Amino acid sequence: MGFFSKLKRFWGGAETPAPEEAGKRDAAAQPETQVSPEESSGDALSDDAPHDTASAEAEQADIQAAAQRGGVAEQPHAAAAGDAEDMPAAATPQAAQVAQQAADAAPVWQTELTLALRGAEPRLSVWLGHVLQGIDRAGDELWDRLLFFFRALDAPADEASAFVGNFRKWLDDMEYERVEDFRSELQYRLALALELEDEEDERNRLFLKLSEGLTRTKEQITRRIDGLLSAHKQIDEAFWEELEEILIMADVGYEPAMELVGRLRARVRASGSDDPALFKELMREELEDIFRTPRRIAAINPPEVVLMVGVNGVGKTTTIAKLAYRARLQGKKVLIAAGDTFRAAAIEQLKVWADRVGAGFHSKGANADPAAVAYEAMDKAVKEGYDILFVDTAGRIHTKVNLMEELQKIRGVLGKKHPGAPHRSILVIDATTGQNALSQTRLFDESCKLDEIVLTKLDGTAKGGIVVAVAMQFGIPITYVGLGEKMEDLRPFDGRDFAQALLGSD
Ligand SMILES: Nc1nc2c(ncn2[C@@H]2O[C@H](COP(=O)(O)OP(=O)(O)O)[C@@H](O)[C@H]2O)c(=O)[nH]1
Ligand SMILES: [Mg+2]
Repeated sequence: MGFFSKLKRFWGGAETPAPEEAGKRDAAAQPETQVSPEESSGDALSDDAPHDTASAEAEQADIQAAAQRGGVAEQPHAAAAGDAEDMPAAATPQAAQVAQQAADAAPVWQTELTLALRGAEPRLSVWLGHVLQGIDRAGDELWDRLLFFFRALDAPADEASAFVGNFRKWLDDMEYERVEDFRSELQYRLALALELEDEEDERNRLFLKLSEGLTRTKEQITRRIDGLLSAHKQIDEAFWEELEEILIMADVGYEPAMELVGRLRARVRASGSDDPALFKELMREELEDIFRTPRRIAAINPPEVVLMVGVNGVGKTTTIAKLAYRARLQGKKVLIAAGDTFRAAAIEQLKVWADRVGAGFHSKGANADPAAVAYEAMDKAVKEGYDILFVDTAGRIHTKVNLMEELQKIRGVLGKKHPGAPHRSILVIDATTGQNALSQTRLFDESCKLDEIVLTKLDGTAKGGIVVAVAMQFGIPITYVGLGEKMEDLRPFDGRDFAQALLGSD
């Protein structure tokens, strides 16, 4: 049975989607490939093995045979149009049986799922566990259950189908099929889409991801600090010297390491105990303090303008895509401006991202004046009612002076067109570059007054200590960390989680 005939039955007769809407939705779900009937009738997302083609053909033959017999199993794309009430009564016993099975199949799982959800602890992860019960891959069954879940939460039907359409498109882009590969992303999207404030749940999940992403850093810091603690019976001079060394090795840097040790000494003194067993907790508290930044005015005059700066290759373009994607999930209308005009390929890369996340895009081609791109994009954002504009920039330029002048020019035109813009100047730093990150931060902060820092590639470094160094030296809030190349691998930075992930819990 096709997706839309199930969908139709699911919503009930009155809410049957119009055929063209059904078509649109499917188009949204499969934007780049022309979907053939047999694909959408079966496991379109999972049939790559040769034998599956044969089964898809067999299934298609079944559908056609059934259609000839009594029109019960329609072509999936036309399913919504082939309303059961319009059909003559099943012409043959087989067709009647098929129709009966079709009518019976849904209520059973729906009833089971309803009961399971009603009896479940009201937490997103628990609910999702029930929705995914017995499902191990993407496919019609999963979409049906997700749509049902939306309805069970009283979410509007169009939001539900948009959600499923977008999620299917994302799975296609990422080439994911197995639930274990996308469950975390699914839960994350559901939390945003359904505004489920499942705080604890969400926090745990973010923490897990952060903790996984920091594996290499943790090997360097956690393991060595644990070694230090077990090697010393009391906190003495030798202990502090070794700690300094560990911090420097982990890329906290010399000066910040000295300062951190100084602060830790004061904390230990204040605690009145030199028992190493208590040390980790004190260090965790100190790190949390370091990561705490003063509250700032978050209100902006829309459209919000985000300027992304940083040297070449740190992950600016990828981070724009990740942030744009988050904004899209929150229902915002997003515009991306291709201010890195050095290479046509860079513009193309950004365009692909914009299309994937469903954002508007403005570019002027290679070698155009980046300030002109910014100006035009700002104009477009205001005129066309965008909620947020992301301006990508080039990090490579002949001299630092040129780069800084160019960024200032971009800031100037944005602010002239839209007072207050850019509202957020975000510096992207590659955590694997170690101490270099500090000089980059200084340079960019001097010329374009940074509001935020995003640290990328924390998944690829054993020296995550740079995060501590940046936080200590500049007091600029670190808002997100990149933990991989995928869209969902950007996480809001939470100092408490970070400190805990770094030091491990006892
Ligand atoms: N492992 C990892 N790779 C990343 C991350 N962020 C970006 N990258 C990769 O870094 C490379 C450069 O990214 P790009 O966004 O083009 O950098 P830009 O020159 O600053 O725009 C690409 O291969 C990205 O996939 C991250 O958080 N983790
Ligand atoms: Mg780029």
